[in-house]
Amino acid sequence: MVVLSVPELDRISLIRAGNPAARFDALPVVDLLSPDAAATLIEACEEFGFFKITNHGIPTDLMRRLEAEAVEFFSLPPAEKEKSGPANPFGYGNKRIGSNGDMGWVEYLLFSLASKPSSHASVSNSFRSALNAYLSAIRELASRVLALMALGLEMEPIDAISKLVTDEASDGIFRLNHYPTCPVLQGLNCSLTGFGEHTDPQIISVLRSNNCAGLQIALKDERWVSVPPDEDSFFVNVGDSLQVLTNGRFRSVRHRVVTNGSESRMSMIYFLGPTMAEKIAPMRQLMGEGEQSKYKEFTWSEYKKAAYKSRLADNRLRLFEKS
Ligand code: GA4
Repeated sequence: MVVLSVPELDRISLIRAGNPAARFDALPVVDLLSPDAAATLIEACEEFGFFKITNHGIPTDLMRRLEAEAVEFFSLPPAEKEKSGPANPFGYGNKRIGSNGDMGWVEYLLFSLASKPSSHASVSNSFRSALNAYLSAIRELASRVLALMALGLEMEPIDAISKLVTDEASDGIFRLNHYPTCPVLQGLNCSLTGFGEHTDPQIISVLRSNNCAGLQIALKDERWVSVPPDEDSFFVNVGDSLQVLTNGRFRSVRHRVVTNGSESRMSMIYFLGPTMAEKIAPMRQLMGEGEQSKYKEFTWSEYKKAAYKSRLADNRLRLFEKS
């Protein structure tokens, strides 16, 4: 790793090119119209904690409309964008991620969905309307995916998992990330950390990006592989909470975004969490005879509080594992 003495790149690690992550050829694809969808999904959650969704039925226009609004927002002059900031924890943020010193080559908008939808950052009416249309479509998609998960796990009722994230008071977060081009990087044969490695604290995260590459996930053997972008599909991450709900059967996936600075990447991610008071513990229906929980008891509120005190790359679940 090298650190350049360019002030704006200070404290953002550069990864030397020459050792690029291999392409993730084994990427599991859950085709929602296929009879194998549930089985593919379960295998993917166990092996990678990550999969792509196709044949989801969400019109491309809906994603494009929100992307266009985001492009417009991020092309405003910095002073205008700063009016929607700082992101502590919601609103516009630039390079600083969280409040514990993490930095990345990224600017973003973070919205809390727990209270009134999209009331936190000041965005235009057309932005808000594109956002709300997108969010309802993703909520529905997440419910279908989580019902498929319950089916694959042979759980009853079928909404046993999805109901955790569909309550009115469920703690959802929405994030729009813009990874700008980086002219000073060009010709340097380096890549830049857009968003440092981490796992998501929630149950699942549903991501859609433009066709610019950058997302990488860590495999079980800790090798990084890069996920081929696909603007027409969605990608799902298993989060820490789902790892606990399945008593470690599913894997919360470590991931990061690396940018080469020559193309700009735009992603939109819906983080689906439970209500604040929800107990995060292995689900009864999934526990075998005499099986013990691998985790101490905690609520989502307790986990979230601990997560927000941590650094991005920390293993947050470790604090809650039984020794
Ligand atoms: C990672 C997943 C989501 O992007 C997020 C992030 C949050 C933030 O950007 O404010 C955190 C990070 C995320 C986990 C640890 C803490 C909190 C930054 C950070 C260093 C919105 C979330 O819920 O947790």
